[in-house]
Amino acid sequence: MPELQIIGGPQSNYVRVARIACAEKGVPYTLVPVMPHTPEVIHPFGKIPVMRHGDVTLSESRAICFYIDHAFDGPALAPRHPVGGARTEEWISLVNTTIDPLLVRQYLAAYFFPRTQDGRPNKGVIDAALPRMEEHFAVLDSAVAKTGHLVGDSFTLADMNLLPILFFMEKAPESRAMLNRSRNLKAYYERHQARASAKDTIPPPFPGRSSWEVEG
Ligand SMILES: N[C@@H](CCC(=O)N[C@@H](CS)C(=O)NCC(=O)O)C(=O)O
Repeated sequence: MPELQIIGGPQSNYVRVARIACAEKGVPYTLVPVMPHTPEVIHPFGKIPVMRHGDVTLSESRAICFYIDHAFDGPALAPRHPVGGARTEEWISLVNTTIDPLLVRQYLAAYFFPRTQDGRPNKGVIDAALPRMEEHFAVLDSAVAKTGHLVGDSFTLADMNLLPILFFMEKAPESRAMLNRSRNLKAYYERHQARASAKDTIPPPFPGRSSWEVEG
């Protein structure tokens, strides 16, 4: 059996999703920790993660997770029932198209890649994100209130896809306060973050930083 490679730096939430999926499925893999837009990154737009398994190369975390879930033996990572499967896709899409762009690409990036003259967090960008972030936290808090999962009552790819974003939300002040106020979401995060697949994939801070925590 050829080696499965997950290609991309471990700080990326989407690389982490693929790694959590491998761990949950019980699939051994090698992490190739490279930055976006480097030659190993076989993605049409240079993004990470990408995956290599023998002759198969794939980009996009959702496609990679589909492959991991269907090419190997092990527990199903998404319900095979049409409704449960569709709900899982629904949540992955909501997170990837609406929640990640605001919480990670806008808010978190304003701390880590601020594009300010003095390198300080970009307050304007952060403050502009906060009202919509409150809405997103409320939606997520209510989504997990009933069962402690996004879909049905088991841990699926929908949860694997969200967990790495919540990890980041704990590290910056405004999002940490929102998470702490979102009682159901906070309990959800703490419970699932205790899984081996999540603990074993905690991302190291960016090179040159000693931790993920940032100040406002
Ligand atoms: N839709 C992609 C998104 C991947 C993505 O945005 N990766 C980020 C790192 S978390 C990246 O490569 N950013 C570099 C860029 O956008 O140029 C997926 O699900 O894999």
